[in-house]
Amino acid sequence: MKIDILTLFPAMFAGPFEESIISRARQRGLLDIKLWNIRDYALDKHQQVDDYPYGGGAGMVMKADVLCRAINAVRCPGAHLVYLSPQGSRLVQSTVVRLAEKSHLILLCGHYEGIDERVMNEVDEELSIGDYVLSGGELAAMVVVDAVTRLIPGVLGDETSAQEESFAEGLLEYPHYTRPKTFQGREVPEVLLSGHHENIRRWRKKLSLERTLVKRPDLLLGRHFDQEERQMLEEILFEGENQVK
Ligand code: 9WO
Repeated sequence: MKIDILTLFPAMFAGPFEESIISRARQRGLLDIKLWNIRDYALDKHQQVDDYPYGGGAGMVMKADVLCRAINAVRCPGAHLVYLSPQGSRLVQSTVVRLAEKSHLILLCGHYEGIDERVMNEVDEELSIGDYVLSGGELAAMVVVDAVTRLIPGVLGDETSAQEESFAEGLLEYPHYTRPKTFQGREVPEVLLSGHHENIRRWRKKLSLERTLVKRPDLLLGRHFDQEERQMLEEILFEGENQVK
């Protein structure tokens, strides 16, 4: 996967891209990220990237000619150009899966009040990571890179990806425990120590369902439930003793 990032602040990406999963994916050659400074595509002697908005008003607008020159420098046939903005469609995991299937992403980060509207002709997709305004698209681009990178084959262990495809699809995570067995007087649930893999699977699935029902019921709307899930939901709803507080 190749990702080109167009930004006025390439230095913002150094920390997040040099740690953990993203760093390892780059070292292994699974991810090729390049940062491009939009200012390098401003040709005048002051390297001006923004200008006053037509019609007046507060703030500055990023210039169309500079942005298009930067885009043309990195764009190849088949590349998918994403603009990060609060006006975009909301980024959800299914979007991440679709983006991870692309071989070349270009992430355009705006700043100031935004970009000249005529640049939108060049954009394939406008994405938002949530309903809030940031000072620029950079942090949103980092979110996209992180979410996509962990889906690139070979980046995470096979174990993890296989697990993700199984029952937990669309549900919240079940509770996790590690040593010690007793912590501040609280015990690890007995079933997890039993070594009975089928009981553990069922316990985890039921807790995933229960947590989702209590914390994020919106995730269950329109979902298909198999026979086992219907049984578990019935137990959760009618037999009390919910473990989620
Ligand atoms: C700034 C501003 C200041 C005064 C009046 C109106 C204003 N609008 C904006 C604005 O929306 N600036 C954006 C900053 C322009 C595009 C890049 N910026 C951005 C991207 N902020 N937040 C995002 C973003 C991207 C993806 N998901 C969530 C937020």
